[in-house]
Amino acid sequence: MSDIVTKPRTKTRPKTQRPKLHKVILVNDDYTPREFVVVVLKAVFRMNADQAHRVMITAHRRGTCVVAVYTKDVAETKATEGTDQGRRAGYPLMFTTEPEE
Ligand code: TYC
Repeated sequence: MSDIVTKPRTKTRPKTQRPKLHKVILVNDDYTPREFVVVVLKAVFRMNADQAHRVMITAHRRGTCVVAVYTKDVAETKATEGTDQGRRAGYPLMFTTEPEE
């Protein structure tokens, strides 16, 4: 039998602080054309056609759809950019953000 004794670690390891993530949420409306929503999702959120169509149709059917999660700043910038693209084209398209639990 070996007589090697190991001391338990006493150094504390501080927990790494991770920034809280924020969801970008697409909100349905009755006026923005489906194709336009898909174009905005592809441009702002770098989605492919299939992903963008799925997110658009989920918001269309259920009222809202989580598009993606980012740090607070990025989420807010992307939500504003998507909402602005709708406004510039004369549509009430809206993206909102909310912190993840
Ligand atoms: N409901 C819109 C229509 O029927 C399409 C649409 C989908 C608009 C999702 C916004 O977030 C949205 N033309």
